[in-house]
Amino acid sequence: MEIQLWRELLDPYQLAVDELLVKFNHIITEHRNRGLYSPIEFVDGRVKSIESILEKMCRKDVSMNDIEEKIEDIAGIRITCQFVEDIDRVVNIIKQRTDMKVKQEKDYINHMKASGYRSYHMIIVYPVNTIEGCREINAEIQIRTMAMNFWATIEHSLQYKYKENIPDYIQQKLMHASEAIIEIDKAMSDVRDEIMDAQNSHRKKENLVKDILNNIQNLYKVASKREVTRIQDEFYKVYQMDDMMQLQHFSKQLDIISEGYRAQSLQ
Ligand code: 0O2
Repeated sequence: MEIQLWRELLDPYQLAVDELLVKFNHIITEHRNRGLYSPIEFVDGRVKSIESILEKMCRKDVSMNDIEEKIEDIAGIRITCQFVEDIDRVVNIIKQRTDMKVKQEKDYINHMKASGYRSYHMIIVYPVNTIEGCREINAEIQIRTMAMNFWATIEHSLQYKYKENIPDYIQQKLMHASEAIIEIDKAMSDVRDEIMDAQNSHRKKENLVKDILNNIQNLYKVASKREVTRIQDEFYKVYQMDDMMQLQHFSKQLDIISEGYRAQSLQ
């Protein structure tokens, strides 16, 4: 196939990856803006390279005409979670969405692959609007923990080196490592509540400080420099106390001051 035709074939998949990244990143933002724990830690995506598509076509005996139907991971999204429990939550979020349809699920977490690979896979059908109109295309979403991702990334690079023939002794080591990953994920799940509490308080403080700094910055436009410097010094003192209640109180007082200036400027 000519390079230009490959481009035309892959363009809608790039659009799908771009849109899906925006949507999944927005799920993270929405959770964090509301001070909620996000089951998605981070997300990335890619369009499969032409070389990788060709390799899969040979391996699976797929003809040029069947690429889009039979190679379902041309558009690929990878969602990484902190804890195993988060994976189910992400799966449910995806199933409830109205902008994508789940076509197939593969649970390599409860049914680990012979290689030791663990991950939850979903094939979705996703509509994209191109200059030729709306098209429904397949995309693969892989959902896994950070620990599973660590294992899969390393193992994937070995597959690249050894193709299908990873030596037995390395395969055994990888299997042991995969079992160790199960233990790590379990140990992390045991302290999940603690970790989530710590992360939530940290994010709440971060958001509050961001609001306060925004407020102070806006005051520069309406209040005297002396007044803003006084407020700023007060903020540094409160911040050093490392007391969330004091910080919240300061933020409320600052809101009242800002509101006062806003009302004045409208008169
Ligand atoms: P790439 O380079 O990541 O795109 P098959 O390739 O026949 O095993 P199938 O039927 O297309 O797989 O679907 P499956 O099993 O769900 O695998 C799709 C993708 O999952 C793979 O894409 C890998 O990304 C990942 N994967 C599956 N098995 C393994 C594994 O044992 N180790 C690692 N590291 N990743 C795995 P590609 O096209 O193989 O590769």
